[in-house]
Formats: sequence, structure tokens, C-alpha cells
Amino acid sequence: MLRGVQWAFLGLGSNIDDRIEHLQSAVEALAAHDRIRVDAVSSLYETAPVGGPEQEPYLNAAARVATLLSPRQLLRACLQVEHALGRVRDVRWGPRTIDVDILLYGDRTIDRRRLIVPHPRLTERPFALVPLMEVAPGKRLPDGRSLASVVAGLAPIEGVTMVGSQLQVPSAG
Ligand code: GSY
Repeated sequence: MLRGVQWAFLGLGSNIDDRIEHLQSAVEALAAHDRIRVDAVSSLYETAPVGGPEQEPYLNAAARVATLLSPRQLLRACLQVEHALGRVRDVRWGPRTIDVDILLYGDRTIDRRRLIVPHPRLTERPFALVPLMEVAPGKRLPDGRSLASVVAGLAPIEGVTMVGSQLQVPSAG
């Protein structure tokens, strides 16, 4: 890898309208950024909503990206993608066209205002962990725990069903 390039892992979710289209558009918008290369995307998982008001099931996925952006710049890029795809933040933990979260950024631990990495609820969210394991096989959290052991600790996992591999990684260039 070139100096300055970092691996990051993003969680993607949608539970409004055409969920696959929103997820694919988010992947394409990320890939269009000149400092982000989308390296892999996971399968799609239909997941029961966690938290917030009663709402429709989500489709969740994860992406592995190589990036020259700092964590804060990457966060800004994720928020821009959400905004471009019509995400409105009205209800906390409410339904959303698209959600793009930084789950992991290299092996870094970051605890800043509005930017906590690993994602603060990652280890309690099968809907984020299960897709993440696909694109981060063998990966450990900065505290040394393997993703696989964290997922095993949440068993039995309910409400997370693989529904296919419809997302495409846009070709580079
Ligand atoms: O933080 C991600 C948005 N979100 C989700 C989600 O993506 N999937 C599921 N199943 N539940 C969720 N609750 C929230 S908030």
C-alpha cells in the first residue's frame, strides 16, 4: 500500500424505498471520490430494525475502502454521500434512505467530538458486525478481540438474514 493509504471499513444501511438502489448509489458515490477506492462490498443482509420508532426492515452491507483521507475527512465524505442521497436527520434512530458509518479506520481508536472509532455500538450490533466480517476476515478490533469472537459472543444471532450479493464494486478509473 502507498504511504498514507489506510484501510477503513464502512457500514451501510437503508430502510426506505428502493433499498438496494440507495446502497448501490452510496457505493458509487464513495468510489467517485478521488481519495477513496472501494475495494470490496459484502453481501446484503435484511435486518430487523434496532432502536428508534417502529420502522421497516433494513438492508445492511459493509464496504472495505482504501483511503487517503484522514478519519475526519472520511466522516465528512460519508456525510456528504448521505446528504446527496437525500438523507434527512429528523428522527433519532429513525428510518433512513441511507446511512454510511465508519466502523473501523485502520487499527485506530479515535474518541473525538462526533467521531468515535471503532463505531461506539459496533460490538453490540449484529447488523453491522456480520457484513463487516465478510469484508474484514481475520480482522481484530484495536483492543485485540477478533471480530469472529465478538460475533460469537452475541450468539444466537436473530434478525440478520443474507439475501444476496447484488451490490457491485464500481470499476476503478
Ligand atoms: O446506525 C445504523 C442505522 N440503524 C440501523 C441499521 O442500519 N440496521 C438495523 N437493523 N437497525 C438499525 N437501527 C439504526 S439507528
